[in-house]
Amino acid sequence: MKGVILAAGKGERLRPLTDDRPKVLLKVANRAIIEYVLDNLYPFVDEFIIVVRYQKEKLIEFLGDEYNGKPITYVEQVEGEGTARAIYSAKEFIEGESFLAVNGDIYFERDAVKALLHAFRKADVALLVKEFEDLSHFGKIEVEGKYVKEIKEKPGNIRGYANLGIYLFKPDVFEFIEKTPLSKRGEYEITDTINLMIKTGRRVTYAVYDGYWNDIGRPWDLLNLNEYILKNHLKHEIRGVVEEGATIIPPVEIGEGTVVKSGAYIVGPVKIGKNCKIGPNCFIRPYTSIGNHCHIGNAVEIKNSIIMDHSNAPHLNYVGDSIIGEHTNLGAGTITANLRHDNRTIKVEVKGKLEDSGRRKLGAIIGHNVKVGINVTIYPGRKIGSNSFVGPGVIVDKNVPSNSLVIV
Ligand code: TTP
Repeated sequence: MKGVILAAGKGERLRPLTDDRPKVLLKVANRAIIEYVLDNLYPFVDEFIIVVRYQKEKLIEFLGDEYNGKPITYVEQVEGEGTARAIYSAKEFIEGESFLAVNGDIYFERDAVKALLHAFRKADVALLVKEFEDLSHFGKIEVEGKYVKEIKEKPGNIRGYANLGIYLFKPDVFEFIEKTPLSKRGEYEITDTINLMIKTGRRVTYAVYDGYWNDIGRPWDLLNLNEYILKNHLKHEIRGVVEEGATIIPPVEIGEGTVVKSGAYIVGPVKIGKNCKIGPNCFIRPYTSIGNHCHIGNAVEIKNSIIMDHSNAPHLNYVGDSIIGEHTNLGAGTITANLRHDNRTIKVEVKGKLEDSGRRKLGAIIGHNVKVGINVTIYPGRKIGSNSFVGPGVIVDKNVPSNSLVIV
């Protein structure tokens, strides 16, 4: 069976982290999001077809033409926006068989696919659902017995089954995609295609999944996923050098070439990549992922954060519940605030609108190639765009756009 992975989206809600790369290449627990998708589809497919468009060269260069021996074919998304157009792009490679189609920006465990394959046996389409208390951000799956009656987009704050973005189709889906109209939000949506199939008598079944699932749409989804992966899938493994006088409380993974200097105090789950310099005298707290070639120096405290490759928090920094992109440097004394004094949940501007992250603790979201000067204070939930320079002593109480220079 072929596995079609949709990875052509622009990932606009994840700006500035997606300024220069597709969303699926963002690393969580030091692996690109799409690597988890490939791993969890792996036992069920013999070939991957990845639908690409935005920043496609970066994805192709990163993954190459196979994944652990199984071939990857890239196909550019045909004209038009939306998941239906993305799936249609794979038409010429399907050749009469049933196939899996999966959003490339979701995290799920292998059991999800097993359940779906089981459900598919007596149907034309199968989709995976999960029960949620609040369906405001999801498509609601209305069911009757074993079959789906309708998919309703964003039905509001009600309980029910959500569509998880993992589907099994037969090739007849392409005929229905051709007839799918543009949705209100200006996209061709695969959920509209499925509704059309139901109306013309196709049997659409579903499987209920109760494992972990995360749809990476907004920056804090990355932190939630990071925490889940470190809590549930991290193995204690030290491949680097730990100096005498450093304390490591498992589980902590430390990559080759990394040196942890005396006085460092690391409380797992923490994952540290290759060729990093950690310490002396730093405090790394649970649910922190530090990429390759990073420097975490003296008197630095980090918790619940993602630090991507080649980035540094070298002297006297506090980084809490934050995301720091690649090749970014924090000046001495730079501090991220991650809690409001009125204890309210932190709101973040996403595509021009303020959204509630639902988190009481959320720090900074900093893009790639950013230089932050000394003694900079960053308010909770603020973004600093890629390729920006924030001068010494600045108080970042508003978002900083990409390619900016901010000085006091
Ligand atoms: P979305 O998360 O809805 O869209 P996006 O990735 O462009 O992100 P944003 O809304 O922040 O700009 O996409 C769901 C999945 O479908 C995701 O895996 C990307 C994929 N997709 C495509 O492949 N092509 C498309 O035209 C669209 C809209 C999405």
